[in-house]
Amino acid sequence: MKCIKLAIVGCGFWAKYQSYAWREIGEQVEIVAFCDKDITKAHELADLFQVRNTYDDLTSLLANEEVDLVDIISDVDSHAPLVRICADHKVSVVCQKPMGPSLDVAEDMVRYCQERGVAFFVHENFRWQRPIRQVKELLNENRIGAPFKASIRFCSSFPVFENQPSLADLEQFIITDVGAHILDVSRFLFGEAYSLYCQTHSINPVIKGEDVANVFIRHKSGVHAYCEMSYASRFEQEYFPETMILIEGALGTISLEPGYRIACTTREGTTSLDASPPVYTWSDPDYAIVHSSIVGCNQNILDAMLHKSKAETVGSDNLETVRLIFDAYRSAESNQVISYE
Ligand code: 89V
Repeated sequence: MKCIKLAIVGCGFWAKYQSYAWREIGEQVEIVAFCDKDITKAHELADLFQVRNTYDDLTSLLANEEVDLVDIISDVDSHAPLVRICADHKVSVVCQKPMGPSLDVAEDMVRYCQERGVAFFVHENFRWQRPIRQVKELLNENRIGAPFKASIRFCSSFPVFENQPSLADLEQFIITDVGAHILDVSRFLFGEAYSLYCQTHSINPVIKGEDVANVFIRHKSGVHAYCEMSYASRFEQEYFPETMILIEGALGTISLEPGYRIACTTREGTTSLDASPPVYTWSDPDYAIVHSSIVGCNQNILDAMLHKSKAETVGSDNLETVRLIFDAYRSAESNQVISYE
């Protein structure tokens, strides 16, 4: 079987886990180089993963190494220029969420890759969390009949800025960072949006952007989904980074509860299952559910590369999530419903 040669660009906090997750997949993929404009960071990861090649510039990396796929794990403003470099070199590329700093930039990234026939993926991993996939399976099995209403919650007071200080400087914070996941989960479960309304708060005075957002989506499928995100919510028990989901359907409810318990209630009663994610030795225990989902997301991208199949999180699909992100800001600023009729 062919082995995909991979280069990692951006060697900060997430790159380590992203690299472990690629390694977890085994022989289908080989990391051949690390790149960061701060070369000491590239050296650190290269030492950790025993990789020989390090660069401080993607263009020279691509000029010198044979690479099939570039994984961009850098800040959002660098995504578009780095994706363009990959596309110019006809090298497939995956970048972290959010895809770009605006819908226009994201649309341009997708177009640029399409015009050059280059595969472009977005690393959107929440939909690859085991419990969220199990919830989707229960919906597909029609256990609760047609869903009509849902809530998807990601609320905590986890000090996310300690590991990712740059998040504190974002003018648009929680919808770009967490909304990229939660709005994508809503699309994954219920399809495309018919309309959207959003309100935000900035509670934490030491960060620039908003840290609370409530987005109400009416999906074309008829489901009303309330997507709640907050880093200003102090509860008796801290559940970061678990996503809680409650879906009501004509025949019952599905709820994803703390500790990865999924309960399915119908007239016949409640059945429950344990949807705990796999635990990898390399994952940070504070992020275990998220880190485990990196593996599934990477595998899906790799399968697309190896078998010419379609990955779930290709750029053109993720554009619909990006649209919801920036329309949520538009809605909050204007206090208007955004409609996709
Ligand atoms: O995946 C992420 O975007 C992280 C998390 C939401 C887990 O903190 O920032």
